[in-house]
Amino acid sequence: MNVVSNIHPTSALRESDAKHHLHPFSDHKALNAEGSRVIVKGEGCWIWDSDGNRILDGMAGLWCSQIGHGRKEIADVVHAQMCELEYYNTFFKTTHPPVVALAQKLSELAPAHLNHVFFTNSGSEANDTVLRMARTYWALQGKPEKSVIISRHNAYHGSTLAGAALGGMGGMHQQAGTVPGIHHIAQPYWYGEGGDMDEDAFGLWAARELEMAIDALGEDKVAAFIAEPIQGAGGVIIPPATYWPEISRICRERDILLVADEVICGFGRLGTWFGSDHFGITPDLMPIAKGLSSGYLPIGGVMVADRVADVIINKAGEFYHGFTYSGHPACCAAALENLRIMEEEKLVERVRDDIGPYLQAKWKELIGHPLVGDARMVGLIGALELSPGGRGATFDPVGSVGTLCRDHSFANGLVMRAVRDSMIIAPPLVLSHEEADELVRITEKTLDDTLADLKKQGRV
Ligand code: PXG
Repeated sequence: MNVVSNIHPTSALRESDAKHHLHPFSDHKALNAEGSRVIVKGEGCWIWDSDGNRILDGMAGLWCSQIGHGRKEIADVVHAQMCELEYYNTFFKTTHPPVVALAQKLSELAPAHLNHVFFTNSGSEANDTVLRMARTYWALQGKPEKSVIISRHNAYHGSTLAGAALGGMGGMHQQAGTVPGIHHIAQPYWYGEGGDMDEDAFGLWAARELEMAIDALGEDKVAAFIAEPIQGAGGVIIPPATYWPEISRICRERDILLVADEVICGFGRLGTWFGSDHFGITPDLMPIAKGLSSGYLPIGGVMVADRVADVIINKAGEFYHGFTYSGHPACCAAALENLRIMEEEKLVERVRDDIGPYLQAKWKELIGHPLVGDARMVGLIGALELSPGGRGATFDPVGSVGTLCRDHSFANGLVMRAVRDSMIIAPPLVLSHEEADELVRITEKTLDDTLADLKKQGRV
């Protein structure tokens, strides 16, 4: 066994990391000046760093560890699968038992009209697949010009070229270019952008931005609308109740494919198997990843509705798309075992009926803290908006207080993610009541520590 662990001192690991490792989404100069945090172990909702600190993983890795860290069941299943068939491809008229079983299982769990899945290695590749499949779908029906995909500002759909282009992160577009034929509309972010409108009216307004875009571009030019049921990386933006029904109406009436990006919302995060179940969305395409395997091995995919699958299967001839590792046997085995554990431990029901409501109630009480302008949560995905004076008031520069608060949170033993000046949590679905109490206790202390700093700096 050669498990790479903390046999080396932290300083040596940091030094070597800085010398050779380029990190995702990182300012390397700043990172290397400070040194990376070295994580060496995970168990349940906890991780350990190389200095021996035990930290509550309030972000489930990166929104993915539904069943928690260190589950030996998954390691055992993957080991057994690797001993039997470590890899074979699914191209050229070939399949294998784990991929067959996983495709069937996902068809059973997904909304009734989604009965096929195309496997990828990640959420980004799933969204590349969405773009290629949506355009192919319309082209096969004699409408090749129906090719524009409408997305939203501040959406996150991944970091491949198509994923980044579909996403609405301006910085990503500016840095490395984008893909033609993608159009962005407003996001349903009432707290930050709703102005004087009430929430329901704002939800309708934001949804009708889609209708206006379709009118402007021409219905015969628009292939699909893509959106996360709740925006994750954009800051846990929970749309007003009026939003999704109106979006659904527009897509139906205008014959636009509806794509629900379930990479974060899928697999129990909202207390339902999929975010689409929570919001009553009927998607035509549904990208998935993350919680599908709880991050034990990389796997993603696109769930495909019958009406799209029918065209791809019966009209496409060959669909020129696929990855060497589409439906990798070991990854499929890990995903199947993850789903088995989720069902056996009733994690989705637990989030809906037990730990979800329990944590939500405590989380929403944080609105009473002087730094908190909003406290929201659905299932086990939540945000606190930090503000110097309630809704409408922002810190200058935006983002500086979020980062400060995140650093306090880590130092206090809790991983939270900062998006602008909001603090985000999405803990494992196995979170216990005691761990939920601990999460809220550390959050309160973290808010107090942040407020004390701001007072010292004369910023509040
Ligand atoms: N769609 C959504 C909704 C996502 O959240 C992807 C697609 C891309 O998945 P992959 O597996 O290619 O990363 C994601 C990923 C963050 C953060 O900082 C969020 C994601 C990835 C990395 C960082 O919150 N989400």
